[in-house]
Amino acid sequence: MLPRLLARCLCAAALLLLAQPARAQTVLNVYNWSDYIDPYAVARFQQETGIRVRYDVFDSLETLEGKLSAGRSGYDIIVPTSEPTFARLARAGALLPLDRGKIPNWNNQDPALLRRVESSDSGNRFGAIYLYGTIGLAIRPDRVRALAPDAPLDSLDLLMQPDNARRLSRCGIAIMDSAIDVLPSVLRWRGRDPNSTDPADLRAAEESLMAIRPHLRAIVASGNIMDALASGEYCVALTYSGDAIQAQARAREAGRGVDIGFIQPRQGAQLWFDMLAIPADAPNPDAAHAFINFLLRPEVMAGITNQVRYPNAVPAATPMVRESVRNDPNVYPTPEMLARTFAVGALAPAAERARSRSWNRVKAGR
Ligand code: N2P
Repeated sequence: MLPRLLARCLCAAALLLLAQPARAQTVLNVYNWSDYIDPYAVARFQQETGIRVRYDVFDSLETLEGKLSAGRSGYDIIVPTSEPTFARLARAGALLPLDRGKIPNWNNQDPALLRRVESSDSGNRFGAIYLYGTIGLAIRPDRVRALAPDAPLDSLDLLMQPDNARRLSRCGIAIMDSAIDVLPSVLRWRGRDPNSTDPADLRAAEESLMAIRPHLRAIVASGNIMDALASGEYCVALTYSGDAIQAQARAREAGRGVDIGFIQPRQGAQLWFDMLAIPADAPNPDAAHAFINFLLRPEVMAGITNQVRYPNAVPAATPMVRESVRNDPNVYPTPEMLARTFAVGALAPAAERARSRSWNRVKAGR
């Protein structure tokens, strides 16, 4: 008798459970750069909060802008670079003002770095700093020395002087596919204003790129450069600083004798800041604030920098960053290196279009 009663009770309980609608799990939709987080941080956030993270990646600002320009991206967190994308989105009303009350870790950020990004976002209303870095050349020093012994190892001449590019084409040259993040460095190398909108300057940069175009093995998304670099496919690649250092680490792990270094060009490297921001139409802004607050924890940030080799803006994280990473000037630039960087601004739409047309001509080689 008793077992039957028990069975009936259990059955009723099960039915009741089935009848209850499953409690919808909160989902946080993140759109971040590729190879740009510590997977453990995401796992820990999910575990601590019960929020499920849906994670997509992009690898150029052009891709991010394309995705967002249509509106209703469905993302709760995006990671645009301070200039031009983040500034543009903030001005267009496409971002949610951050509620600092929901980000108690906000003050973990270095005030001096926050002041730097204020030129893109006065009052730091729309973004917390995620990571920052420069743009320069990843190189295989042994190959470069062998093929172009007289080429300078601290300069964009290595790539941009056609004679160097010609000699180095044998071991593979790549540049990342981004008008926004490549043309300013080329303008600077030509001694022009990296933010110039003068058609003559743009033409000069285009001509310089056309002159080395026949020697390039690839103009590809930044995300495709890292692994190819690590496996020795390129000996010169114009890319983001931490991507070069990550490739260096991967190459060392693989132990196949591929040695990779990074050059911050003496002509001045582009310095950029990537921001954690919430689209104005984010489905789940509360979860987004919780995620930003979580990422600003010193130990979480230290884990991210250890993994992706970009510096963060949380000084209390620095002692927890591995010494070899913390002391690498290509990860944390020295004050002298910082002094030789330049910042870009957002161009007016017509100038931006001209820049992207010029880039398309370079890609097509005509
Ligand atoms: C990560 C590249 C991110 C840096 N792979 C570009 N702002």
